[in-house]
Amino acid sequence: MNIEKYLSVTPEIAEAVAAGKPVVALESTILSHGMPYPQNVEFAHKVEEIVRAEGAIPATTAIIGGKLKVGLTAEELEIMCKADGVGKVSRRDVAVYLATNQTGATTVATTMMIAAMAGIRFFATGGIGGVHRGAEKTMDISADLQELANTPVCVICAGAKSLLDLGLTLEYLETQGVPVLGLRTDELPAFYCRTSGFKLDYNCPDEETVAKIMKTKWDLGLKGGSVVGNPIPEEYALDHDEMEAVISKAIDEANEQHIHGKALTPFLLAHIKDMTNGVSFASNLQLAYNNARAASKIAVAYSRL
Ligand code: PSU
Ligand code: MN
Repeated sequence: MNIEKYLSVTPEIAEAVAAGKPVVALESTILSHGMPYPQNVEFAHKVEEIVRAEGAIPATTAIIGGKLKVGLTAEELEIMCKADGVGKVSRRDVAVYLATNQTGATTVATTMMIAAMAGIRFFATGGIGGVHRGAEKTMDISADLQELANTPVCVICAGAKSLLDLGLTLEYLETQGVPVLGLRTDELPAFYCRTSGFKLDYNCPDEETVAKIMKTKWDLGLKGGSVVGNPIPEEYALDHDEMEAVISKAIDEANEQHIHGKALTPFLLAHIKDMTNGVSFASNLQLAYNNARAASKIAVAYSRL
């Protein structure tokens, strides 16, 4: 292996990791393919500020100039947000993008990979990818789930959008041995909604409990990460039935236009945003901020264990 040749970690993050200080990874697909420009620029900076305010160091990842970047400058964040010629990079794309010098936004799967290479254990995002509705025919299962099974990073999210099949997503994670922890909730959150109807086995009363569970898992040498489901704050939650109607319309549209593969998730996200006149986007921002806050608290608690 020759990871150093490709990995480019900012000095601040490298020093923090070496000293066991709290660091929180952040992804760039949410910027390049999940949010419109220029609102994503404001989001990218604000989410980093929230991590710092909680006493942790933010580490946004991307593939730029043949390097796996951990920690982005304002110019690099701008490149990811403008998303001009910026691809969506999952595990299978990483070597291609590095070797051919393409600029790529990292998904949950790739951000986990890069975070692990840099020694970062906690990662905040909006929602994870999962098993798509109809996957029993299409076999469209996000590489995020396989990554959670294998790579030692704890992903703090608002669960997953109900554009996925949340029941099958939980089954897949169970088969793969991935703990799914609720943070102050009994149910898997459904992104815009605090509840999904799917019960979780573990309701962690606080961030420190999550940190202790992760420490125990990794002390035991159990491979892989975990999902922490952190519900959207009450005041920003959207109505479940309304969102369900919007989502099924977006899925119908995708089917009509034969959208599949890695284009599907960005297509659905953009359509949901348009169909709700941006109301869903405002919620999306708030739940992501909320996850950055929780992830930072967990990382701080972990650094004290
Ligand atoms: N879910 C969201 N917003 C997002 C994504 C998922 O609510 O922006 C992004 C993440 O980067 C995730 C990726 O890793 O989509 C999943 O893509 P796919 O379904 O093609 O694996
Ligand atoms: Mn897919």
